[in-house]
Amino acid sequence: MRFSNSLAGLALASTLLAASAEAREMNLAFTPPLNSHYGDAGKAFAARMEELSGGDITINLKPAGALGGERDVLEGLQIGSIELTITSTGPVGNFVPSVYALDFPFLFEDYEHARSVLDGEIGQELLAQFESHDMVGLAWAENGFRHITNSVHPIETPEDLSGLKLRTMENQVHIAAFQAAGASPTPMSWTEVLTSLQQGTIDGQENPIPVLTANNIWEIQKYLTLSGHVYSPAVVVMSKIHWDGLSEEEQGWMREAAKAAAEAARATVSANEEAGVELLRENGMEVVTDVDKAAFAAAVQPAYEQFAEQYGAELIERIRDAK
Ligand code: EAX
Repeated sequence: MRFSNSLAGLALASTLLAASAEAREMNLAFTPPLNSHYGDAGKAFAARMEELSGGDITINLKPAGALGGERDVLEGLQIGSIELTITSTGPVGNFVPSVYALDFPFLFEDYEHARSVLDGEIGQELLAQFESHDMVGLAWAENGFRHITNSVHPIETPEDLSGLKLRTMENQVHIAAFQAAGASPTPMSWTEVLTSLQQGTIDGQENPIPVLTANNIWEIQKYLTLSGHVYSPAVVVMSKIHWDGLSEEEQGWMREAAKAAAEAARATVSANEEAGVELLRENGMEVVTDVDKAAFAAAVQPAYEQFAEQYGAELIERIRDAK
């Protein structure tokens, strides 16, 4: 009797050991709240991974900057302290320089143009470049076209930007663009923006509609200008250290789950863009809709002169031609 018990015990122990060796947890970090386009993307990633791995890999979502700003999180991926993120390309150019080509103002015509470029040759070429920077670019998700908010006065012309303390992402092209337009750009991580706006150390910021609504921006900003001055891609990225620890099959699961995340982000952005402007208006924001985009494009043009050569003039031309 004793012998068979110990054999059963041994079998159970080895099964549990095998199971625990299999069962893994990974963090997926992002800066918007859970109730946002990135949150929908994260949930889609986690659900798909649950399905594909049969529960062996659990994705823990870390929303609202829980693991730091986008730049911090990318550094975390490089050293392996964080496994996954969904991030805007804002700070990515500081790690993967060629990605800066995506961040130029008034480069993308509309969502269709942006999505087809990112899902096509150009987008795939750029994803492949993450690997030489200790990261793996899994898929292009979406942040959306960026618009300007501020608490001083309605911005109707580029001249209205003059002297405004405008937060930008930690992105050289965006800083140069708003400098050229006469604003005084202040780069900072999203995790500091709401407090800085509340304290008045900055007058405004710029972000896509889903980021504005997810953060109830109407509570601290009065004016919204639908400038659409930059298309802001988001990207699903994995730490290369953790990627290299996966089997080929598991790596395929990561790509599948990232695709599901990308689709979910785009679906939420498409659904919320218009409704989001209404929500901002209903909550008291004054919305400038009739924006002279040509005038804004001319005002930020010096950013091209300053950076296009360095960050891929040829790539920028290819993107323009892909309209
Ligand atoms: O990625 O930092 C920003 O303004 C980003 O748009 C935001 O964190 C979502």
